[in-house]
Amino acid sequence: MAGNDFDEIRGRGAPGATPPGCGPGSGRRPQQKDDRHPSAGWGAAMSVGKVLLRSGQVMSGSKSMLTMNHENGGFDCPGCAWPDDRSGLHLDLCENGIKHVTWEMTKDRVDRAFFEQHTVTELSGWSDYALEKQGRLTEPMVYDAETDKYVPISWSDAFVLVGDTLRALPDPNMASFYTSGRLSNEATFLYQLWAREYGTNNLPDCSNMCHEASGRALQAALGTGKGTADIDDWDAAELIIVMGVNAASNAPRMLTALAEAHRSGAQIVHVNPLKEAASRRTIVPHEFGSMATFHPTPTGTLDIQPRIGGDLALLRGVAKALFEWHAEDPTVIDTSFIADNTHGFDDYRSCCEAEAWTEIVHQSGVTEVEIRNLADLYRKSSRTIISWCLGLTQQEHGVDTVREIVNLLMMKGNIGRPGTGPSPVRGHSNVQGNRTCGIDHRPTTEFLDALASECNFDPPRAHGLDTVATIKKMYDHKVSVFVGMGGNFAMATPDPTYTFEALRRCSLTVHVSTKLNRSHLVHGTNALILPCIGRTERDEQRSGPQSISVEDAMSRVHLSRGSKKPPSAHVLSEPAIIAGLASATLPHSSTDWQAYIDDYDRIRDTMSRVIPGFENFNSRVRERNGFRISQPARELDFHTPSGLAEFSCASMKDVLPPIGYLMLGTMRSHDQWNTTIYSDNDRYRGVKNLRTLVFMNQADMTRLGVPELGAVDITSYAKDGSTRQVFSYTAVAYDIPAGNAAGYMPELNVLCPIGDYSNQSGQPLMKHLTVKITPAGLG
Ligand SMILES: Nc1nc2c(c(=O)[nH]1)N[C@H]1C(S)=C(S)[C@@H](COP(=O)(O)OP(=O)(O)OC[C@H]3O[C@@H](n4cnc5c(=O)[nH]c(N)nc54)[C@H](O)[C@@H]3O)O[C@H]1N2
Ligand SMILES: Nc1nc2c(c(=O)[nH]1)N[C@H]1C(S)=C(S)[C@@H](COP(=O)(O)OP(=O)(O)OC[C@H]3O[C@@H](n4cnc5c(=O)[nH]c(N)nc54)[C@H](O)[C@@H]3O)O[C@H]1N2
Ligand SMILES: [Mo]
Repeated sequence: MAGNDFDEIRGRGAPGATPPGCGPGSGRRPQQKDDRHPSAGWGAAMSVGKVLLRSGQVMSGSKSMLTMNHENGGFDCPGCAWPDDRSGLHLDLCENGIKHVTWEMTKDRVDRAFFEQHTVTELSGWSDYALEKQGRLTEPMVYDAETDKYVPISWSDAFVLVGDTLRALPDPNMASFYTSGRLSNEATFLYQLWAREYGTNNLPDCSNMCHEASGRALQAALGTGKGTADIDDWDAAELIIVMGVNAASNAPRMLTALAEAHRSGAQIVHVNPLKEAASRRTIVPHEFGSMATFHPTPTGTLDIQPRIGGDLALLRGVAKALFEWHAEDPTVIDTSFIADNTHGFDDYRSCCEAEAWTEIVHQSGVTEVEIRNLADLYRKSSRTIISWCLGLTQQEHGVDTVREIVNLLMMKGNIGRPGTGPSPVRGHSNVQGNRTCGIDHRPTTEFLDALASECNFDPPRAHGLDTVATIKKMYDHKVSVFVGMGGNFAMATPDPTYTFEALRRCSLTVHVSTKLNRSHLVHGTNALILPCIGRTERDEQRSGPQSISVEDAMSRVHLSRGSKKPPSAHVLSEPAIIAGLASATLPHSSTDWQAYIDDYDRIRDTMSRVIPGFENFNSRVRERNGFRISQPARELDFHTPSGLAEFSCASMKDVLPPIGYLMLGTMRSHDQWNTTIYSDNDRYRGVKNLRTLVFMNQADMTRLGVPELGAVDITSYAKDGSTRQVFSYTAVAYDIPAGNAAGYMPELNVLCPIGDYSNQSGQPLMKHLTVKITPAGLG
């Protein structure tokens, strides 16, 4: 049942009233001040201290930190996917990883008494912060329409409810199985096996909103969906170009790599419409000496601020400059690498030569002088890494842009040598492993063939639904069972007005979760909340304590084992929940689900025969630091149809908003993990007590008559002409190019139209919203 619409869709607000954000909403006065202190360091340490104190975790929290990310034993940080320090010398921690872990380890519990006290309608009016703050879920719950409450259900009854509902569907494609990227490799493998044995490839995941564009581009160009650079390459690079990522908040351990690269003389270029904290200086988190003396290390040597969506034009300009210089100096381009390993170079040259500088400058928003500056750095570097994240991928032409990165790298043979390569920054801690282990709505024939022969069933061959397609099919009553394996689908996806309705049209929604979130409240006719143990906790099965494995952003697979006591005696591990659901769904399954749960080594044995690169999985994953999945492209072995690395020549797109409009991107604050909000502060951007804001250029604010911290209404304009609005947001002047604006997800998902996704990747255009901003009440 829905709550008050304005309350429930938190980010929208109502005309003239202060909009409720997803955070705690302290009621304190919003502030913004220029707060340009170094990233990490004591500010981080103090902020961590506050979180530890708030969750009553000082002792056990700090003990857990000591076992996190350590090469022998311990658990993998459930935060981001940045690789661990492998020397074993550093305690490789970051502020946000610590917040993340302590958030999971809270002592608070959401038990049956809690659900007895609150109707779903009442909970719908709570902030997202307040929902998660209640603590860990403790037992399976089912929605009871009569009382509008969740009530306890036994695990076996819950499994039967799901199994019976799925078996009653006339077509398995009427169910969709979502994954959020922290599921372990083992759970992932079982999850996709359940969905495929049941009969569907409807396996949407969070990477449909994240790095789908990167996977598609790298696959087409290099025959692999992943980057080729390893963490050691970051140490060896002479030039690192970091594009569209807020590293200090979202991949803080990258700061260590950047600081070390700077010390060894590397150039570090940050390409971002906003000047983010990582482009300045950091106090390397594990260097306690420098923390004591406040001695920061630079982590950037040049900032380039393109307009939103301007990266393709910028990269094209760099390539064009190289071609021009090459006419006088034949060493500028690595012609022998190109001749031996690539295809399509001549076409690429023609397309760069045909592009006019005026258009490159106009579309990128960067002057020709600055572009040539960057090109000159690139020309002089013999080892270059280009790294990127959502600023490039959540765009209409994200695939073209990532391919342009590869084009540029190939021009100077920056693939397969130490210190070189493309290096996407992944999001969730195991989002890359999820794809490797079978979460793919477009599985390859080779994968399905191997699965068929190893697991003795005939998997469906037709492609399944991604995230946006799942929402549309639910809305159209074509999908009626939604399973969420982790995550917070209702809040993470675009267009809550449409998406909430889509979820409510389901006959059954099922969420496997650690904490209460809004996806539990926006539910189908029947609804289940199935609580699971987290990464930090002990997973005890018949053969003893189990480990799971994860793959980091640089293709290294290693074990993770939690040791903390689970939050209650009635939660199960994710593999055990999947096995229970699968057994109830598939009475004649060819899989012995219970045997897999008794001993996860058995899951790994099967995986070793299905997934390329996982041979001898059980023994290799137990080696110190695990193993790196072999990466043929790194050895210049390209699994493309031509057998060569492919240049591409996409035309540049018009990325500018129409006159009178602005381009707005949604992003994270420092104090949040996707839909989990820790506070209303964004320390590195100097913001306090405020999430319903929009960062704008001062000139735009002056032109529109908006004072600093003045209230504005924002309207987005979808491709189909429809509009969406948020009310009374606070305008914050910021160092962002004129014509561009930025604000926080998930509040601003209200502005993301369900129909506006990239035709290249299916990714919603979360960083490319055409908007009008007007003083509040005057729109
Ligand atoms: N602490 C913390 N860590 C996280 C997460 C979290 O929420 N909190 N989320 C995790 C996940 S799932 C992911 S996918 C990653 C996300 O990591 P990021 O990609 O850093 O995520 P965003 O906050 O969306 O920031 C996008 C950055 O892109 C910039 N940007 C916007 N538009 C453009 C553009 O057109 N061009 C360029 N060059 N830049 C642009 C923005 O200014 C911003 O700095 O982080 C992961 N790590
Ligand atoms: N506008 C806009 N929208 C975006 C983005 C953006 O930049 N702009 N970014 C997109 C991106 S990159 C991503 S990845 C998605 C994120 O989408 P999701 O991955 O779906 O969302 P999260 O907020 O990470 O999920 C948080 C929930 O996960 C559950 N959880 C936590 N730990 C565990 C665990 O160990 N097991 C299980 N089973 N559950 C657990 C908790 O219940 C918690 O409430 O959001 C996307 N949405
Ligand atoms: Mo992500």
